[in-house]
Amino acid sequence: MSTAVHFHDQHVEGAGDSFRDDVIKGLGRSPKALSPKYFYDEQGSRLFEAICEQPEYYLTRTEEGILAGAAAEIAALVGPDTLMVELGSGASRKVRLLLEAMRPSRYLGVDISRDFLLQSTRRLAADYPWLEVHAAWGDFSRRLNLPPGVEGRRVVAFFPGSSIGNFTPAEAEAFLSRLRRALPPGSGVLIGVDLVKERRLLEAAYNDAAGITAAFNLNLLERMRHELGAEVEVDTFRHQAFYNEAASRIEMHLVSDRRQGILLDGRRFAFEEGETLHTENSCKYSVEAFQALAERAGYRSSAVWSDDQALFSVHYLSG
Ligand code: AVI
Repeated sequence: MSTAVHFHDQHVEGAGDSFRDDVIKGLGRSPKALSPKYFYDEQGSRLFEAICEQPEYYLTRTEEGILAGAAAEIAALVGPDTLMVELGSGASRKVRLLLEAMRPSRYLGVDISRDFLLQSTRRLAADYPWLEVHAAWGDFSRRLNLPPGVEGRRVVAFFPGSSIGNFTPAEAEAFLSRLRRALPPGSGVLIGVDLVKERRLLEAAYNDAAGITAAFNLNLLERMRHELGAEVEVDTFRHQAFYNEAASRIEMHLVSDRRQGILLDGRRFAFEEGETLHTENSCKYSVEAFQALAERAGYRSSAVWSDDQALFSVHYLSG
């Protein structure tokens, strides 16, 4: 097998599907809000990788421990010769914990950050010469197109990191149903889900002492300046992350420290002092609540793994 990556451009810039349109919509809304998918330009993807290394951000290392410990069991459940599709593949790091045990015949990384996707999948192809590596650049939260030639193959969708938590529960359910319909019958989903836990641990994870999560959040404003030509004083906003217990989610916001406006395309979006732009939800589930959600989407959670402190869970969903 060659170490070249098969690249599929599935990026669609169209009505209602661009950073500019969504920023204009999101700033015009009350309360102001923007999808967290816009965090991931190249700098944002890099900052996210740095978040994963922070001591307070238990999610990554805990999930990696679970995957490493359960790799043989996962491989036995999933079976060989599958197409492994990683949604939001980022650095394609966690999949390395599974590849030797699972031996899929193809890997497809899908990510919204083009250059990051290409670099990561090229490294993967070089490190696993027996694996046929594909990369699809696109927004899988909107549409999921599998590359040609997968008909009749069993697919395992790998969705690690608790990225499912960045959807609301209703969106997560709709997303999983769409995923189920998009994949061939008999396909499964291996999905990481962060668990509900005490506020102190959750809030620390999203307010790391090194300020990396703050930089990640504020990078959205930098993106608006560089990519859209927005006039915004980044240092007049601050990062905020707190646990909304009633909704079982961490919320991230950018708080304006004064009355001001963001100027974009000849429009002024006014902020009061203390007003926020809501940039992310990160929903937390109990194992049972996530199993119930998966069932509503037409899946059965046929195996669940967790760590001994019950911080994080990995589910295998069968369609
Ligand atoms: C990608 N996603 C699951 C991360 C999370 O924990 O919600 C993104 C993140 N936001 C702040 N820190 C990390």
